[in-house]
Amino acid sequence: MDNSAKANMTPNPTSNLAPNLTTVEQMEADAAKLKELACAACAETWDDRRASQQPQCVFGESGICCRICSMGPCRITKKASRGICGADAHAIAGRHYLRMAAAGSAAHSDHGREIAHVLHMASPDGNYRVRDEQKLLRLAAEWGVETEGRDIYDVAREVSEIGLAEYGKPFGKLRFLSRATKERQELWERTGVSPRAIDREIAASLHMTTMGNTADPEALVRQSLRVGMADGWGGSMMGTEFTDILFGTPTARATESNLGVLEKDMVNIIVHGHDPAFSEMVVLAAETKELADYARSKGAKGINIAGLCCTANEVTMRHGVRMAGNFLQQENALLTGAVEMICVDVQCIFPALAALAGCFHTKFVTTSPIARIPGSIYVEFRPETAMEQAMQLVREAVGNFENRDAAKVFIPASKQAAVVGYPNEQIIRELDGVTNSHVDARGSYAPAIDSIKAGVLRGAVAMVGCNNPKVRPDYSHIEIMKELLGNDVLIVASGCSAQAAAKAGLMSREARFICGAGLRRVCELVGIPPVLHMGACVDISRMMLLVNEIADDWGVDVTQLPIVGCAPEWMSEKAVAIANYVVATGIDTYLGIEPQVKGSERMMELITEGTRKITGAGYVINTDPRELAAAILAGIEAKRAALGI
Ligand code: SF4
Ligand code: MSK
Repeated sequence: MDNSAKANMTPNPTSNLAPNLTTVEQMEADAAKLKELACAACAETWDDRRASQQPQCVFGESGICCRICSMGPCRITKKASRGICGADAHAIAGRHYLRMAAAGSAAHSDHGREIAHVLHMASPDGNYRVRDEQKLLRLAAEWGVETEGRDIYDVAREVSEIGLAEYGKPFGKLRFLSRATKERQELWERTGVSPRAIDREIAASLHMTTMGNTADPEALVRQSLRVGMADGWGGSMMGTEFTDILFGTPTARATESNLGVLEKDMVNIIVHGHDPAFSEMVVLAAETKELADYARSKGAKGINIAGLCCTANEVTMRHGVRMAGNFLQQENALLTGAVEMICVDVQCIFPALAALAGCFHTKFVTTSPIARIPGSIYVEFRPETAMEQAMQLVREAVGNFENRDAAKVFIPASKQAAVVGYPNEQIIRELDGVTNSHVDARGSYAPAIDSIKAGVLRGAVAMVGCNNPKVRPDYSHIEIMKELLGNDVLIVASGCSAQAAAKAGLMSREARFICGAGLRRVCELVGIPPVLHMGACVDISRMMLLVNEIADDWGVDVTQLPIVGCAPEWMSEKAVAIANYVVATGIDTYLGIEPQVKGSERMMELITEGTRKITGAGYVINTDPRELAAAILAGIEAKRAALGI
């Protein structure tokens, strides 16, 4: 923020207003009521199954059970320090950790590949069109694709082919690496974490961890960083870029979040998963007059689409579709008894939804060969027939409205207003509104950097990741965020963390009233909420670009910035891939759930300290959210002190 901008700031006359936030206790009360109804409907939920899983296996929990070959399973105990082949605790825990990172990278990257295929078949009169031509042209220029005088769809095809080649090219490193600062690129090359083709890093990780290969934990951790990089600076970045090109780069828009977005008098359809190619079509189908009329003919006031997990993040950022909730809310949504259909694509889908849907009138529709679930209705989504299929499914959902049993319906009233849709382009646009100056073609982060230098903002935190029943759902996300906001730390959020923030009300502009004075002034001046919604899990790639661009504008290395990442409730293998590329990018990552390697002191040392010698960053692990928040603040202050600000 420049001085003239600061001079224009006036003290806020309503600074004592307390926003109407939703507490975790209120969310838990809603969940308890739904649970009561679940018992009445004979439905089982995740907490029942978690209880029946107790005690959980300490060998698995510590990462020292190996079943990689059929001589095993081998477990490391006091009297057995090695498996049958001689692998020790460090090798076994390290291999397991790398396999998690590789699986996570595969999931995100395959999602990115699917979107690349959809872009390849885009056409002016087909189901999928190019909605952000400028972004496509920028990427074409970056990749040396000729655009002059060419049809935009020819350009799209060539760009998507180059993108698809990134998965299996025999030589060279990933193209997107050149977007990082020069220092990062050199460091990645020097330390051997620059990824080659995406599929190659995933295959190499599986190869390294088969029986009789790598037993050196340091090499396993280094490859974890590399396969993570293939995700964050490869498959995920591709997913984000191509999704923006196809469906439009998100802009700030208003929405609502939590179960209260379900409507008693409307046909409720939930979209859940990650890949927006199908959910986009469902949203468009529900907007057609034909289906709206059909809904009214069935006695409903209309069709209400709501999202869960990252599919929700995708469609809310581009259409304002309201969000029913995050990962551990998926069963609660069905327990309302008010959902006519839940359509899922890939990732983070409980197989338990099939039995749960059967307790109500809800139709559970799976659409991807990647996520086949017994008990679901399987309608394989094909991009060529996507709109037709979406129309048919929405029609069936409407037809199912009359089967709803009013006696089983309970929709909690809780919902919060949120402003979502802050990709880098939107953040720059908002900041440009402050200075009205363009440093270069992409704009400048100077106002944000000046605010941090002046101490108006102490720093920024990327809040990401899932829910995990090992901790109170959403509690760590929300309590850590409140603590950071109160200490003038700006937050960018994605995935289920973003939804936790939205459910609590932290993505409303009113949430500035719980912020420290500096952050509140920035929010008022720029007109933003204090927690900026950057999208789905794959969109953490946006955050990587953001920190690299800020480091470039500031003229320091990424590791020096008072900017860190935090995943307080993570559970997925994708989170392991993410944590690895975030650390490889030079960003300290604070975890509230322990990675399953604690049976190996060497692995614990490597992921918390050892990576610092490779990338300049590492994990800080603390399962107490208050202590984790304090550690984040201390980490930010230490970085500020080192910069002399
Ligand atoms: Fe046991 Fe070694 Fe086989 Fe693992 S790879 S199951 S430690 S024999
Ligand atoms: S949906 S990966 S539970 S963030 Fe992306 Fe949420 Fe984690 Fe799935």
